[in-house]
Amino acid sequence: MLVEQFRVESPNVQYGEDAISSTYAYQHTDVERSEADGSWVVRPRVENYEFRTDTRVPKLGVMLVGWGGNNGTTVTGGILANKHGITWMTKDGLKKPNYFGSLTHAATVRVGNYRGEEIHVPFSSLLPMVHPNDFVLGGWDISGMNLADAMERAQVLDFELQKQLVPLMRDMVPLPGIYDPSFIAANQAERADNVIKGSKAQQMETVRQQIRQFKQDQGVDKVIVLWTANTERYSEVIEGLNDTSDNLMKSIEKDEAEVSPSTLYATACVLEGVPFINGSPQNTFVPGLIDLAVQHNVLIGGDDFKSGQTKMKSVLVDFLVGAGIKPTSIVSYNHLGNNDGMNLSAPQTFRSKEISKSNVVDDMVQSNSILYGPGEHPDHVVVIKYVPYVADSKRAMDEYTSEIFLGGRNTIVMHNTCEDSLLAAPIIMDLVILAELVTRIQLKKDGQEQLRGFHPVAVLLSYLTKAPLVPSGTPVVNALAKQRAMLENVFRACVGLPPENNMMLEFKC
Ligand code: NAI
Ligand code: DG6
Repeated sequence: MLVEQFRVESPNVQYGEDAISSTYAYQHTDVERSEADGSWVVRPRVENYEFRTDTRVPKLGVMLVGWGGNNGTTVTGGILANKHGITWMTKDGLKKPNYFGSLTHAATVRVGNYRGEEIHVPFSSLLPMVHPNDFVLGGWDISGMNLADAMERAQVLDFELQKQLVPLMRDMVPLPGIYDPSFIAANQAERADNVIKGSKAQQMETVRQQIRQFKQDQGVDKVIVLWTANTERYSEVIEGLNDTSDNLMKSIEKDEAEVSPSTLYATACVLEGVPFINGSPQNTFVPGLIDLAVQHNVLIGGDDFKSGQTKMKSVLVDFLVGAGIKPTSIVSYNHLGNNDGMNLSAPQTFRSKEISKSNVVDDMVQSNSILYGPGEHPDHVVVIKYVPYVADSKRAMDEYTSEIFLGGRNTIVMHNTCEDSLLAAPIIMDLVILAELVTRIQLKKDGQEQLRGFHPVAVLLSYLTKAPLVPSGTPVVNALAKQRAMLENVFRACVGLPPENNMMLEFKC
């Protein structure tokens, strides 16, 4: 049963006018190894935490880098269709807009059991969060095409829906963006008719001004910037160039060629105190940028939306390894015909994507050394081919081969066909909604004097990204169920609810 709203009654939670405050007993373990005999000891511990969530939901500006691309136009058209209740006819009948695919706005959370029936609430009712219908959208694109024409170019939305969206989107025109042909495929040059001129320092300053102007013109309380522009090649990380915040800032001043456009946007955001999320695989967050975000305490999150094939991989390999089955070969083949696919047909940009798609099983493999010896891992191959005819309707084909009982082999083959942008758009909305919410939560543990925000590197967004960015020293978790449990359980703690442990002891005596 779905219950739309709920309130927690507990000595652990207080609902104030502007905030929800909770206390939470965090149960975890310390693991130690004896120096003397090498034996291992695991000690359960309990630490008390306090959380405070500001419940004032801001008027939120969302600026997309790559606004005129397939994802940018799909996000925009999708929100407008929902906001205006636009319906449209297809050969299958009348279609109504929805937010399917969004964790925050189409998924539920179990809160308990009422007379034998499981009670679920919308994920969005856990804590007050921005509704996508209320986003104030804007952004940049190196292509100056208005959003209505760009939507048509994208070939994603049904034609009857596009027709109704045109009047709402034709006056939306992206701001000029930072273009550097050395970072994306040469085949993108034709598109670049809307670019910011000047040195890197001037380009970054222009982006800062554009953000301030947008804030002022739209009267928004907060802005979040999200990169959904073309995948760039990796920047080289070089001592003295981009390894510290000081060196990065000096390199921008010196117009160093190796500072990428995405790093320039991200630096501008950090200096403006605006959260920046990277939806593509490149290393926008060079060490100097991470250093800068930490110094300025500005949220950064990424990398690369986890939309289809990789999401499935982070479920399937978790299941196989968790079941004691040994994946030995994973081969992932993609073909797609959109502009993303065309950009990825260049070896350097493909390499960025190959890295983020390939590292996603590492934590699962490392969790089971009964199956894998030291340094052993499955063969993992990722292929992407550009096939214009299929446009945004990506084909993803995967073959998983595993060793099973007594030397047997098990091969699972999957074929997925889907508009890539219809998978990515709800993820983009979730990233923005969750990043904004995370900036309103403060916490402290026993012994700390003051409440403070989460670490600026937003690990809580991991569920939505292929290569989660984490603070140094933090384990990377790729398994989808664990990522979701982390997010859900942290939000439950904010309202004084225990983590979902699935023990269901109340039914076992
Ligand atoms: P797209 O190629 O349709 O859109 C990208 C847009 O960015 C283009 O309009 C382009 O003109 C613009 N652009 C390029 N460089 C720019 C810059 N420096 N500043 C401003 N604008 C710039 O691509 P699509 O399909 O929208 O994907 C966007 C990104 O999201 C790609 O990097 C893709 O790899 C990534 N991604 C997409 C997923 C999906 O399922 N659709 C999943 C994971 C990542
Ligand atoms: C080729 O795979 C194009 C890519 O941009 C992907 O479509 C995108 O990264 C989504 O990847 P995945 O693995 O999450 O489906």
